[in-house]
Amino acid sequence: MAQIYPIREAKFLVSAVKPKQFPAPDLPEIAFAGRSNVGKSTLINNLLSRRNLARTSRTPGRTQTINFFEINKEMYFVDLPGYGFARVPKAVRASWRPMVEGYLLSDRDLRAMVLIIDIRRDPQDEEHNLLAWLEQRDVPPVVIITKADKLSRGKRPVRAEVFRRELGLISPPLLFSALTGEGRAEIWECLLERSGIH
Ligand SMILES: Nc1nc2c(ncn2[C@@H]2O[C@H](COP(=O)(O)OP(=O)(O)O)[C@@H](O)[C@H]2O)c(=O)[nH]1
Ligand SMILES: [Mg+2]
Repeated sequence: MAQIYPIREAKFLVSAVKPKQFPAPDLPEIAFAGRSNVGKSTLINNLLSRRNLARTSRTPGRTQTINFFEINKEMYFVDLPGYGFARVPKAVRASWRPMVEGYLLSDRDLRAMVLIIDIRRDPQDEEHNLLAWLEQRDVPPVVIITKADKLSRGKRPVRAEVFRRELGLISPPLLFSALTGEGRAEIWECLLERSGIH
């Protein structure tokens, strides 16, 4: 099994709504994006071995903020607002794009964008659009299929291949389950490689 990156310190820095509030871009960073309720906060907490650092919530999409976490004084994790929620006000929904655009256009040391997809859902316009946009801006995507525990072991790689093909990825996305911890080591390995940290 791959060696797991030791988390000596993981701290929440700031909830930002505009670039002026972002921390100085003095560390490599990894951003996390995904449909609301996909399991983004759960994945971040799991990677950081913290129970509730990135809050997990049952009422998704109410807060549209960009949350920065500093890990081991070596890198930032950036929790982008979730998209695609059905039950929040239109104004909140409409703020997603300019916010994330503002983030991607700001001058960050962004090493990878993690795009999280539920294993049971097919990729939608939002995922295709985000990937196209990342390609334009030369930001490498790391696609993670989460809630892998919702499908049988045998069906998981089949689904991963469907995602690979539909999203036009070179290699199959990584599978993750917060229930079993499956995929955690591989994800860390990938993120460390992308961020240039060893
Ligand atoms: N079965 C299963 N449930 C998960 C997993 N990850 C997240 N969840 C559940 O999905 C719901 C949404 O998770 P959350 O992290 O708040 O999603 P977010 O809105 O993307 O931040 C919560 O009820 C989580 O417990 C997983 O790997 N497996
Ligand atoms: Mg969340």
